[in-house]
Amino acid sequence: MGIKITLAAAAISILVISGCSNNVKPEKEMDHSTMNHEMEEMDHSTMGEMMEGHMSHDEVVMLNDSTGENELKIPTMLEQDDGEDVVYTVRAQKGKTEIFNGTETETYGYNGSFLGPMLRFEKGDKVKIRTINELDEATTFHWHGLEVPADVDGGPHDALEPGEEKVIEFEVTQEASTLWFHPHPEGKTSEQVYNGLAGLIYIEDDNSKSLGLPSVYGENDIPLIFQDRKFDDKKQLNYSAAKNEDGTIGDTLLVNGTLNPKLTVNKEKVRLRLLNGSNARNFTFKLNTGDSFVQIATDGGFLNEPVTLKEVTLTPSERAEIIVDFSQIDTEKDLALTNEDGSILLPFEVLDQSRAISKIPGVMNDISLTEEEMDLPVTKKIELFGMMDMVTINGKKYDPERIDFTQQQGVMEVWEIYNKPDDMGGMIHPFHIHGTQFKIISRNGEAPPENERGWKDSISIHPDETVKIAIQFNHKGVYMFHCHILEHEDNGMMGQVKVE
Ligand SMILES: [Cu+2]
Repeated sequence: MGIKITLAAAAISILVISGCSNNVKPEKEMDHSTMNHEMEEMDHSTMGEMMEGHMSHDEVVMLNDSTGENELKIPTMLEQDDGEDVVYTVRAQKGKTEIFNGTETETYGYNGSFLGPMLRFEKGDKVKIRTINELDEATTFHWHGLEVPADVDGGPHDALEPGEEKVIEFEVTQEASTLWFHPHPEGKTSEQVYNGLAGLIYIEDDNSKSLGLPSVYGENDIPLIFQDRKFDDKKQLNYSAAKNEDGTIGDTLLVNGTLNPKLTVNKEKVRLRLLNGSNARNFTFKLNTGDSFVQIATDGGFLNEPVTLKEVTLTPSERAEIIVDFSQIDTEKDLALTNEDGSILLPFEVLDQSRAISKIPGVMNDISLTEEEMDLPVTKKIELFGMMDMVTINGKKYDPERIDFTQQQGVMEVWEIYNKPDDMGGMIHPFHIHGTQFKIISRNGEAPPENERGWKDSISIHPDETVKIAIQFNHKGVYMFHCHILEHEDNGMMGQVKVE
């Protein structure tokens, strides 16, 4: 039985590796016929190593360096519709976007041809959003990280057919944070996000406004949506050609939809709100000079104290807010945000103007794990397993008719999530739960790193790692939990918890 599974997996992987061979850096490239021959000759362990390299995304194609020739685009802040209520209109639509000079690329966007506007909410707002589907296919509007009742969460049960619209209402009850929105239709999420459907949500509250952090939108408070894409010969996105069942990866980076971006800043503290909006690529952000920065927020709010770091890793859908102090860095050198392999993601141009109004307070929040929470028994166990289109949670694929777990509204529970390796080593799965924010209790029995001691809605889980989280839902309904490698999600690595 075990052998059969391994062989089937290996056969599929071979197809993918040969399909991806033009993606791999030249020194690793192999001629097809040689490779097929070598595959037959190869003993199992060698093949295993090769698969592991691909599957663990250790050897994914490097991103092309940003040349910095285009100033970073900043998403527009969405204006409220006229009237007394807080009402917004968000349309999913098709369009053409000039990503490359002189070429139109067919794209999707919200209220525009590509990506979406930023929605800014205040804690306590009663929000109404008129969602409209102007695409030729069904879609949903999912508010990633928002603590809202399940019937407005925009999971796969809430599809709007082409031409349909729906007004949703909710109250913003959670603290200041950087969230986002994207489609979540069953089996089509990866393609729709890939084509450009993604936008940002900022929540502000009394605390965020009193901390004195950099907060001039687009000037020293910068949203950064990182997405890798693979363009075809005609500079089109062509998802079906680029698609990889194990997570679609590209060689071209777009930040806020900008190709070859550069960010111009003053000599001051600048807050970067990082979102990994990729289908599958992981990023480890660092400064090319080796300088440190501070992380101030996780997915769902501020850390208690700023954490000084030289790098921060985000798997798909995770966010981190960091502050880079450009008044303290040697700006004579070329400065850039890079990935862990050194590829240049975002060059900075530092102007001479210095400002000194913002500060980083020593205490920003009051979130902690209580003794009581740490002592709670594990009441739900989740096992992530597989790769390609053979991904499962607790041995099962998503079934819209099946409720996997139930939980009482307002009751804290401990979930234990385990990433079971396969014969080929396995890969990181970014695990996301809808409708709430949770706290990490432990990773493999150890306290989480300091920069993960904040509210989270998505968490990276490494092969053979066990993570415990404390989680409570404040609203009722059926919520999704799933891998946020979008192709894994579409391939059924998803389950449902019903909150009663
Ligand atoms: Cu996964």
